Order: sequence, then structure tokens, then C-alpha cells
Amino acid sequence: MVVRIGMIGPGGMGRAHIQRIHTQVPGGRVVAVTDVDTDNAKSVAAEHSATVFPTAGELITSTDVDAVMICSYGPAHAPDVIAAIEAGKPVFCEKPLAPTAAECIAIMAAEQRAGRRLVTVGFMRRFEPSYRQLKAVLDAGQIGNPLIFHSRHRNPTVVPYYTRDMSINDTAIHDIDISRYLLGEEIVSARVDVPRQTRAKADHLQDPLVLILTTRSGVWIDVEIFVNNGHAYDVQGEIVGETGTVRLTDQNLIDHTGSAGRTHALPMDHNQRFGSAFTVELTEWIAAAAAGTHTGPTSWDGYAAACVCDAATRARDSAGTVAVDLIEQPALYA
Ligand code: ISE
Repeated sequence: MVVRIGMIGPGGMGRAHIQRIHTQVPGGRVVAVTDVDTDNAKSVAAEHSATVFPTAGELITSTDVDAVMICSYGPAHAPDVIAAIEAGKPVFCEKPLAPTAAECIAIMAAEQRAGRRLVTVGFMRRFEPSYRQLKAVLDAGQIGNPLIFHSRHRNPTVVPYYTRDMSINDTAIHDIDISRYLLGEEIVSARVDVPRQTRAKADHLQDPLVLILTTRSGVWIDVEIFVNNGHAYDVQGEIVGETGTVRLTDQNLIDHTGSAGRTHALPMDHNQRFGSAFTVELTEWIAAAAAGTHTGPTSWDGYAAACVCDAATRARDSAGTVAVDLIEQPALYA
């Protein structure tokens, strides 16, 4: 069976996903697209022999669409996610699930009414083999109880429309999610420190930032966000445990030996750095959609990440420590 996918908002991320689905991932085909930018929808459709739908609503309810991918702008996600749930279709939603906790709660309410998990959130780090190995070492008790997690998230540069809040809700959200995944517990407090600032940043941004998060059991997480380092997409992680440490190795793409000595090529964006993670993410999602099961990060994960982002944003603005306020976890996500 080929899962017929309808994509909402095929921008840069969406286009890259279509390319992967059509060349590297078995079992799926993007057959329908819609976009607020109609010309973009038409050009993507022409490239991939897909049908253009005038609205997201019509795409979601079409009998020619088995599963929905949402790659539009974050603030537009919630109504489309809810419509897909109400149509009983599996939905892959790029992060953030929704920018506010209230919208995430509405999504979880719709899923509970449907009585099953239908939403997968695109937190791609969870699908990366190296993060999975880190988790396996931790879960096997090989470094004892985790005490500290150091996470570094660096970009060479950011898009022109990047806002001050995006350092937290667009960039650090990945570190927040992977912390919850690796440590298997919720984050309960957030603080944001502002070190000396780079001269390479735009005036309205704060760069770098350091988030200090703590989990329910007291694990301390420091997240360096530095999105204008000018040279590489550099993601690092190290967990310090009672009896050992485990960390991601350097993610150089190739080693080049020549007259200049040995050099490493470094990834420059998330597609290079997390290419294999995106492929695994989509492969698992399409397989689950075909089997009528669910895989990957849930709406609860999207909600919890949104709440931590919200606490961190308020902590940044108040220069204090802010508690993360979560509702009780619905049984569907236990
Ligand atoms: C972007 O939206 C991503 O998801 C990237 O992985 C992240 O590194 C970047 O900072 C974000 O803006």
C-alpha cells in the first residue's frame, strides 16, 4: 500500500521532506499540496505530479488523501492539526506543534475525543542514531543516574525574519525536547542567562543565550544557543552520570587530507546535520500510517515543549527562574 500524503505549506522544509519521501523513504507519495502562496503550491505540484487544493480543509477531507503533513508556519498549525484529527487521519506536524499551550491543549482534547494518537510532532533529533545510542547507554544504567546534560546548539546564521523569541521557541525547543526524551522526565523550571553578545548578530536579537533547566528529579540541563557563529551548524550533547559520561561525537561529514593538513567538513544546516534523522523520522511515520499505528513524539511532547518555551521566555524577560506549569497528563499519552 502506498500512503497518499497531503502536504500543507510546502516551504523549504516541506520541499525537502517531499524530496526525501520520493527518493529515500518507502511506502509514501505526496499526492496533494496546498499553500497560502498559491504559486508555490502550483510549482511544487507540477514538480511532483501532485494536485493543488485551494484550502487546507479540502485537502484534509479529500478521499484521495490518507495522511496529512503540516509544514506551514507554526502559528497556523493548530486548526489544521485538529481538522486532520477530526477526519481520522494520521498527521505529521513540524515543530512547534503550536506556539501556545492553550492550542496544544485543544489539539490533545481533539485527539482524546478521537480515542487514539494520530499526531506525530517533527522533533527529528529523536530519530538520530547517535541520540538513540546515547539514550540506550543511559537507559541501560551504564553511567548511573544522570546528573547534568550539556547541550550546545549553534547555527552559522539565521533567516532574516528570525525574532528574539525564536532563539527559544524555534531553536532551543529542539534541546528542550531531546532533554525530555533522553532523561525520560519533565522539565520543571527555566532560567535564561545572557552572556557577552556576538557582534555578528542583528540588533533585535540576543545571541548567545544560555538556558538553565531543571528536571523533576533535579537533573541540571544547560543549553547554549548561539545562532550566528558564522561557520557551522554545530550540535553537541553530553550527559554526565554518576559513573561515567556519554556524548555525541563531532559531526564532521568527511575528513580531507591534503597539503593543508587534515580538515573536517562541517554541516552548515539542519538538512546536512540531521539528514539521516529526517529519513528515519519519515520512514517510521509512513510505516505507522500504513499500519494504522502511531510512532514518535506525541501531542503531549509538543505541549510540554511549548510550556517549557513559555517558561523560558518569561524567565528571560524577568531575569529570574520560572516554574513550568503543566496540566495533568491525559491517559492517552501515558
Ligand atoms: C530551525 O527552525 C530548526 O529547526 C533548526 O534545526 C535550528 O537549528 C534552527 O535554529 C531553527 O531556526
